[in-house]
Amino acid sequence: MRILFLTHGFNSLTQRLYIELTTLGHQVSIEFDINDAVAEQAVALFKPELIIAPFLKRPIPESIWREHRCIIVHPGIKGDRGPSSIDWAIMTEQKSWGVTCLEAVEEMDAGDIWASVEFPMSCASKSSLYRNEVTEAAVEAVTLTLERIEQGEYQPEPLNYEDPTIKGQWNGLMSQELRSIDWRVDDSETVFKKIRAADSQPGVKETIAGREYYLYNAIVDNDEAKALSNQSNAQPGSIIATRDRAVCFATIDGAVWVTHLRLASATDGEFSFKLPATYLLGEQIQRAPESARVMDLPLAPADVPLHATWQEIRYRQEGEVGYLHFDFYNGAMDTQQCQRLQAAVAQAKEEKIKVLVLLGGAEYWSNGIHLNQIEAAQSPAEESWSNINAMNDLCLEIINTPKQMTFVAMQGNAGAGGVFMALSANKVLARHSTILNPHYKSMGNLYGSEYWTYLLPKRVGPDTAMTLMHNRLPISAQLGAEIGLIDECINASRDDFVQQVKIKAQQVAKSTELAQQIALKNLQREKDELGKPLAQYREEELTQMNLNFFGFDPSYHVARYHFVEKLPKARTPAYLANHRNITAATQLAEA
Ligand code: COA
Ligand code: THG
Repeated sequence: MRILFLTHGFNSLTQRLYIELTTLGHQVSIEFDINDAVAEQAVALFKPELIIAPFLKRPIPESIWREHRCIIVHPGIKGDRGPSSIDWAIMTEQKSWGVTCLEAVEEMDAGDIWASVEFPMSCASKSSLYRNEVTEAAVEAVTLTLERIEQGEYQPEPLNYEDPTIKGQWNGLMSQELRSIDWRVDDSETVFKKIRAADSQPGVKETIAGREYYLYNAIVDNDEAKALSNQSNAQPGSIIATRDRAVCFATIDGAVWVTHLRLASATDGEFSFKLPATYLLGEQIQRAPESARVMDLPLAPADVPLHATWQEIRYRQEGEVGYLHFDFYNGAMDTQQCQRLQAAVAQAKEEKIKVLVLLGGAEYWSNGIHLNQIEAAQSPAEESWSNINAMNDLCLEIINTPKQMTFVAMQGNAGAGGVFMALSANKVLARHSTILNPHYKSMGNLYGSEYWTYLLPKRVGPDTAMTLMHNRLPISAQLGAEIGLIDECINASRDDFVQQVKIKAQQVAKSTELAQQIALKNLQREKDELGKPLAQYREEELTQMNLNFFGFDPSYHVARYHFVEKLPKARTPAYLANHRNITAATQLAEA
């Protein structure tokens, strides 16, 4: 079918549906929802058989939905309507939730229902639910909808609130009043729930040292900070500790970490986007009246269970396998985080292990350099340079591992430099739902580094390497494995994935062929180095990056500013809007 995606942006759900539908053989073109006239033009150009709105905030105009069937992918159960569905589902502690495909009509989300798929709720943030459970259910619901439409006889179900099986209802935009934390009565789990329901947008508004901020990324502490909070009798809502630039709030029954903040009303010279908490608060942490004794907590010892407290980087060893977790918010890695991770890799390599497994975070593998942190720097060009060099140092640390086999296990999505950083390892595994964006160009024509000119062609060949880089399209882990970008795509739940990775790593560690495998990879590395030294790849890449950062063409700085500030899109890029591509449009006209 010829399907037009009308969407607010090419977010993870839209990317996943794009991948699934094109894999099924559908012809998909994308138009961002700029305004009604532009949408009407896209429809006229593409002449779609079906319009799908995977992520749309505005009404589809009547001129479009009267003439074409439009399917809204709504992140809610049957009958649920409104702009804050998942927020309400978390706040009202729903045990199960769902995704519903409904036809666009005048009244928002009230059209006939084509398919609805439910899932059990997990204790995760709104954006995590969206990227995982909602996305999986949406793939199922959209596929079912397409089957039903193609089959031709299915009658969609009109929304009827009289029907007792319809459990959903209209819920308006969730207000900050409803989200706000009452530190006198809210326990840790409630604080956690409120922040989860507003993460990644809009955040929960909170006053710290006289100024309003939005809070993001909460983690309940069951260990050190909780003990600290209990001992110190700190007033609930006061900051009692910091670690890895996160702040820890005392609650009535323990403590909750918050890693990121955003200023509610930034004035000139201040930043209005998310940044690490202590970075934004600076000295105000000490100035907050109740927080005279803010402790910078040391890193938790290796025997503390993984979920007892919070820190960004954790190393754990099981037998002769070392596991390195790094949970960087949104998968973005700034200079300092790259350096700390590199040090952790270097340290792990000194342990008595035979296999080192890099697990990234539970939500993201990595999205490369930290664009927010760069935007906030005094000199974004200089900070970009430091960040990419720190990324390269990290890659080099992984590539140069002569005594162990290295594994990367991607639990979540990866983009740009994050994908290539993964290729530094000997074996790259990914969970089936992982979306890979192995390209840089969409960030203002960035050339990219992370030794991609060495790592990518080596895996996929020069032609595919160029195609991936040029097309700027997301690919599935499955396709990634088929073209050799990664070694294996594992179809498993989140927990099963980690278990399967562990089994594989233990097998390799115990294998009688391990010594030979390590000798072989070292030999290959030596050969490659003789052919062309890594330092030369790096220098060539950085020459291009230097132009991106310090040259006359400001494209990268402009694109980064737009990305970080989340400015509304002015147009759909040509690589997504196939109907606006001249060759494609001609072919269409001739067909
Ligand atoms: N630096 C800072 N923040 C980043 C980031 C980066 N490199 N990559 C992603 N993020 C943030 C987004 O701003 C967004 O923040 P929000 O949830 O607080 O609004 C969040 O991560 C999720 O990003 P989103 O685009 O919604 O995720 P997605 O899964 O839908 O899309 C990508 C994934 C990779 C397409 C997209 O995040 C992207 O283009 N990232 C930029 C990659 C890049 O150019 N890196 C630098 C070059 S090395
Ligand atoms: N029919 C038509 N167009 C649609 C939908 C539809 N466009 C997408 C839409 N469904 C997705 N659902 C909603 C439901 C409610 C709201 C937005 C999208 C909503 N918005 C507030 C408003 O417009 O004032 C603002 C919300 C905000 O700021 O986020 O209530 O079924 N034709």
